[in-house]
Amino acid sequence: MTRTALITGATSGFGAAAARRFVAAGWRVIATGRRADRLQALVDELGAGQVHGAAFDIRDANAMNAALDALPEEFRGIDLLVNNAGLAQGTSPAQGARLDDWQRMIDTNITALVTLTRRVLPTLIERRGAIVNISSTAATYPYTGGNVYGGTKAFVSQFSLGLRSDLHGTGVRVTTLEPGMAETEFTLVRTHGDQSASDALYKGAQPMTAQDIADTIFWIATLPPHLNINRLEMMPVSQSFAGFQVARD
Ligand code: NDP
Ligand code: 8X3
Repeated sequence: MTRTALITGATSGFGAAAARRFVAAGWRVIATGRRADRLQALVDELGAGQVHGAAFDIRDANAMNAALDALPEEFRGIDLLVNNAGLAQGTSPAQGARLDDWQRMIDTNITALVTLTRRVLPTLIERRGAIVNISSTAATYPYTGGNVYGGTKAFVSQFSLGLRSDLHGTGVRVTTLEPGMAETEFTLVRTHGDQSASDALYKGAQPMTAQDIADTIFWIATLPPHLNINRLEMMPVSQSFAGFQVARD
């Protein structure tokens, strides 16, 4: 039986790579994002029978619900929800951060994610499906300028564990995937379009790739149905941990 994945944020980075990975294995994919041209390109590349593009701003609950209401019949049986759409905005310490950046991260990474999850849960329960929530190492390890971004990802990780608990006995699997540095459009978005800052961050670092993350999501989603990866943290070898900082008089 052909399975169906709903992958948010499929116009770029992890989500686009995941859409290709699942379609390559014969899944149907509902691909979402705001950039309709990129979704159309994905449909053109992978085929309209395999990919349904749904363009909407995930912060707009009415648009989200309308897009789900309008799914073609063959895409309605969602077996896997990949909550991937998300972003960081800004790198300033809290005392210099923009409040609208913080609000955008909360609206996208938290409010939209729980809204979509709540909507899709009945179908996932009916089909004994799975959820993969994309969190971050920033959920666990604080760094200067990570403030609200890290807070939103800590929410995603803890919400995922809570979902596991609530869904006990339903057969629905829930995983939080917590990647470290991976080269996508993430830093370009975070810096409000500063390509040189993005290039400088990844230069010489051998960051993870979107394909690395897509392969991991696919592995998680296709494990035997009696196995659940609760949380999985991954980094490039070039990245590790720094110590505490001490301010001195
Ligand atoms: P990208 O910027 O390449 O992709 C982000 C995706 O999210 C895009 O498809 C974008 O679509 C979508 N998105 C963002 N805001 C909205 C919105 N308001 N409505 C609809 N879609 C939206 O970044 P990544 O692929 O790296 O990021 C994917 C996830 O992985 C994010 O949750 C991020 O926090 C997380 N992550 C990234 C890491 C990294 O180092 N790259 C590490 C750990 C976690 P569009 O702009 O078309 O709307
Ligand atoms: C993205 C990883 O380290 O830029 O979630 O916060 S990091």
